[in-house]
Amino acid sequence: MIPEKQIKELREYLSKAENPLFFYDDDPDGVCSYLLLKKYVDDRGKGIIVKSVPTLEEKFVRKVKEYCPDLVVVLDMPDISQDFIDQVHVPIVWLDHHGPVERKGVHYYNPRLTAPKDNKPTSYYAYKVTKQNLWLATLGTTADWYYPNFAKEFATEYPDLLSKKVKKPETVLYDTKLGELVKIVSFLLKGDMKDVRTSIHLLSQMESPYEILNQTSPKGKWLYKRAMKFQKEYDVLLADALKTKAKGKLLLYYYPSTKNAFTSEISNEILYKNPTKVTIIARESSGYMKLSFRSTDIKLPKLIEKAMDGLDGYGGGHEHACGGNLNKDDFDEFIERFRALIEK
Ligand SMILES: [Mn+2]
Repeated sequence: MIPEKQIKELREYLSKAENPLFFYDDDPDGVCSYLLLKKYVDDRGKGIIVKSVPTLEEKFVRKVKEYCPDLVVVLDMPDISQDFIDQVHVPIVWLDHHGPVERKGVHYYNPRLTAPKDNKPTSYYAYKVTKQNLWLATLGTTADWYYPNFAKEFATEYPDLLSKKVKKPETVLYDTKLGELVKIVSFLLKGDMKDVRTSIHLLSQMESPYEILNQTSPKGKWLYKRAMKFQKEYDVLLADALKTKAKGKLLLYYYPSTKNAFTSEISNEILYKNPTKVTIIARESSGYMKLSFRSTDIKLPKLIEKAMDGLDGYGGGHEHACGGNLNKDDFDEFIERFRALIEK
């Protein structure tokens, strides 16, 4: 829980900022947090999506110097390097929900500082700050596998997108129109960076979820069409992955590097359809295997670490959702070890 006093403080930083610069994680939770706050400050400032790294590193200082903001806002990023903080001479406010780290010189808003088990996503707290655009808050929060208390209100306002009977995040994601919208947003963050930036800019101009889902404006239509290109590619891969039979507890699916990166989305959906299995989705990329692990009960990080011992790779993350990267030559050895560990 982030105390109300801190929420208020964060709100004041935003209200006073004339030219805020936002850095945010490249998943729907990160993007929705950004959209909520950007709309809250009446579109002032600028946003930079941080692609596929967990730390806001020193190299991003260049962006701050280029843009000369009066406030830096960091959203849904697990870490900020101390070097970045030390070289930025305007206030930094950091809203995140990952396991807290120790940093000096930053205004850190993280529910897990006081409640280590609080797993509410960043967009949940961004909504506590803004109290507007309920649809973006519900979208970002459920995308991070959390069913927020305000989803009920969303279901009243948009009954065709979410039924009040649906309460589990996985059911929201795979059996509702809101879930379709979550997928659309995650697809819009893939592919060419120029198109990703255009997509986020257009998302910031959307007044309602129907503008995209029902294509009721030219901008909404553009977003929908762009997402559908990825959806088609995804559906082919998913159908193929669903044909894969598990051996014992492990369901392993592998696809070549020519395709877009969908390992995280596919592993989530495969797990939803095979909740008793541990799934690994692997994608080859320049000699390495990008891995995505999911499980319902088995705790993954320690097992992955053990199976990686002495191999050219690494892996980790949350208890039931991890990522990793591993030299292709070590892949078979790793799988053999990992399989033995989960069958224990
Ligand atoms: Mn998040």
